[in-house]
Amino acid sequence: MMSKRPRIVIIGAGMAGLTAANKLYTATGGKDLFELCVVEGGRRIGGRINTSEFGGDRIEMGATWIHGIGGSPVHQIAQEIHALESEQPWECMDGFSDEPTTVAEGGFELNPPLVEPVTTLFKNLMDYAQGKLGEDSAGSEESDYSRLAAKAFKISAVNGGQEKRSIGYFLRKGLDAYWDSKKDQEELKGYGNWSRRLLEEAVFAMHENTQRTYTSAGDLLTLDYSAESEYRMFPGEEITIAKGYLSIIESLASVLPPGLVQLGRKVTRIEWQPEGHESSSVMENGHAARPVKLHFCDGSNMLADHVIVTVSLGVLKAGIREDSGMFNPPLPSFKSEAISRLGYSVVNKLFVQVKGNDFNLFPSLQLVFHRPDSEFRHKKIPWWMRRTATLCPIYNHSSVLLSWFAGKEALELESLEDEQIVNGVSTTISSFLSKPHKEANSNSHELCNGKANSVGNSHGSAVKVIKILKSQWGNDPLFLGSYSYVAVGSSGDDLDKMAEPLPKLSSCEPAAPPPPLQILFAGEATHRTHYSTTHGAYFSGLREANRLLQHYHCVGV
Ligand SMILES: Cc1cc2nc3c(=O)[nH]c(=O)nc-3n(C[C@H](O)[C@H](O)[C@H](O)COP(=O)(O)OP(=O)(O)OC[C@H]3O[C@@H](n4cnc5c(N)ncnc54)[C@H](O)[C@@H]3O)c2cc1C
Ligand SMILES: *[C@@H]1O[C@H](CO)[C@@H](O)[C@H](O)[C@H]1NC(C)=O
Ligand SMILES: *[C@@H]1O[C@H](CO)[C@@H](O)[C@H](O)[C@H]1NC(C)=O
Ligand SMILES: CC(=O)N[C@H]1CO[C@H](CO)[C@@H](O)[C@@H]1O
Repeated sequence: MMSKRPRIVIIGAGMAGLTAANKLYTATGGKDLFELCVVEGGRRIGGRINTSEFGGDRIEMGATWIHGIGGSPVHQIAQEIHALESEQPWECMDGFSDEPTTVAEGGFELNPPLVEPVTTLFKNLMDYAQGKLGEDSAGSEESDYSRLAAKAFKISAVNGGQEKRSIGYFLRKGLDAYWDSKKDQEELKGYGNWSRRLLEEAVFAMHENTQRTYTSAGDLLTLDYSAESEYRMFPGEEITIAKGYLSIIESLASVLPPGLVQLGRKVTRIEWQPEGHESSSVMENGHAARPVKLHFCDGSNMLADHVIVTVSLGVLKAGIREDSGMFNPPLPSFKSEAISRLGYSVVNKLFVQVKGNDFNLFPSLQLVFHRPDSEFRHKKIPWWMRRTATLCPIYNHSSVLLSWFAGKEALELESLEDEQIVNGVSTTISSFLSKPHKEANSNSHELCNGKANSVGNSHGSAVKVIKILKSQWGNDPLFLGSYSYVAVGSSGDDLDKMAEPLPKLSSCEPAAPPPPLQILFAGEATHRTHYSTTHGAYFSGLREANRLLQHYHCVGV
C-alpha cells in the first residue's frame, strides 16, 4: 500500500504563508512529496499588503516601506523582479526628503532653531533606547541628555509601576532633563498663544506621534523600554516599491500551481491532539489518521498532518477568548499567555485628494498641535486629527496627501463617514495654512519666520479636499489591527514562544520520537527581532517551511 503523503495546510495567504508555500513547493522541486495547500479567509492574497489605487495614483493601504535595503529579502525580490522602477507615479514620499515645513496650530511656521534641538533630542533618546548610540557620540551634548534620562529611567524603574518601564515614560524623562539643562537660559518669547515651552513640548509630541505609528503602540506608555534594543533594522535607505508591494506577493505566489491557494476559506476551528500523533489510536484506512482537523466557515472541514498558522496576533488574541473556541482543545498556557501579553494595535493610513490653484506645491507638513485639553486649541479641529504628525504629498507635486493614524484615533477614523473626515481634514488644513493673526507683543524672530504668511496665502483657503480613502485594519475580522509590539509586561521571550510548534511534548529521553509538529506558527508576530514587518513575516514563513523540510529529512536548498 502506498503510504499517504503528508498534508500541509497553511492558514493565510499573506507574506508569511506564501513564503512558506513557496519554500515548501520549490525545495521539493515541485515533486509530489507533500500535499500542500494555502487556505485564505479573504477574497485576495497579500494580507496586510494591499496595494490599491486612489486619484489615479498607486498607493499602499498596508505595508509601505522596505525598512532598510541592506540584507532585506523583500528588497532582493523587488530587485529581481524589477519592481523598483515604474513609469507611473507611485507613493514614494520623495517630497519629504526636502526639508519638511513645520507649522504650529494657528498657522505659525516654525524655524529650525526651535524645531531642530527638540528633533535631535528625540532622535537621540530613541537611539539610546535602541542601543544605537555608539561610544563615539559619548561627548556630544544630546547624548548627555539621553544618558541623564536613562539614569532617571533606571532609578524610577526599580520601584516604579508598569508604565515607568515604557518608552513613553523614558521619553518624557528625557524632555524634562532637557528643560532642566536649559533652565538658566533666558526664556524666549513665544508666538501667538504659544509659549516657547509649549511649542517645544508640542514638537516633541509630534515626534511621539510618529513613533506611535512606527510601532502601532497607540499609547507609548504601553511600549516596553527593554525590548526596544532587541529590535533590528536593516542598514541603508528606506524605500517604497514602485510597482507596488503586491508585486512581491505575486512573485512568491507565481510558482505555485493553480488551485493550491484557496480564497474565501476562513478557518473557524482548529482541532488538534495535545498528546501527540503517536498516542492517537484513531486509524483511517489502516493509517494513523491525520491529527489536525480544520473547520471552515461554510461548514466543511479538512484533515491535515501539519498546519502552519499565520493569522495576525489580533486574530489569535480574539481566538483565545473563551467564547471563541478557535483552538480545540485550547492552546496551552505558555502560548496563550504570550499571545495575551504581547501588544497589537491599530495603525491606519488616510489618503486625501486636494484641489487648489497650485495644489502641486502643497508642502510636506509637520503638524504641531496644541494639547487636546489646551484652552488655546482650535475648537473645530476634531480630536482624532490632533495626534497626526504629518500631512504630505505621496510624491513631489502629487495632489494626493497622506497622513498616518494610530491607536484610538486610527479606530475612530474607521467609524467616521467620509464627509466627516473631509470636514475634519479641511478645518485642520485651513488652521495650519492660514495667515496667523499677528499680535503686537509677539515679534520673536527665533521661533517663527513669518513665512507662514506666504504658505498661508498660497494655500490656506485655496486648498479644497475632494475625496478621501482610508484603510480599515482595526475592524476587519481577518486582521483586527495592524502590527505587533512588545508591550510593557511582555518581552522578546514571548515572541519566541509565539514561534514554538505544538504539541510541546515533555519527553526528554534521547530516543524520543521527533515532535509531531501538528500546529506551527509563522507571521510577523513570531519573529523576535523583526516583528511588525514584511521581512519579519517572510523570515518566519521560511523558518517554519524549513522546520517541516528538516522533519522529513529533505533539508531546504
Ligand atoms: C497600515 C500598515 C502599514 C504597514 N507598513 C509597513 C511597512 O512600511 N513596512 C513593513 O515592513 N511592514 C509594514 N506593515 C506590516 C506588514 O504589513 C505585516 O507585518 C506583514 O504583511 C504581515 O504578514 P503576515 O503574513 O504575518 O500576516 P497577514 O498579512 O495578516 O497574513 C495573514 C493572512 O491570514 C488571513 N486570515 C486571518 N484569519 C484567517 C482565518 N480564520 N482563516 C483563514 N485565513 C485567515 C488573513 O486574511 C491574511 O491574509 C504595515 C502594516 C499595516 C497594517
Ligand atoms: C520637488 O519639487 C521642488 C519644486 O519643483 C523641487 O525644488 C525639488 O527638488 C523636488 N524634490 C524632489 C525630491 O524631486
Ligand atoms: C484594501 O484595499 C481596498 C481598496 O483597494 C479597500 O477597499 C480595503 O478596505 C483595504 N483593506 C483594508 C483592510 O484596509
Ligand atoms: C484662549 C486665548 O487666549 N486665545 C487667544 C489666542 O490667540 C488669538 C489670536 O492670536 C486670540 O484671538 C485668542 O483670544
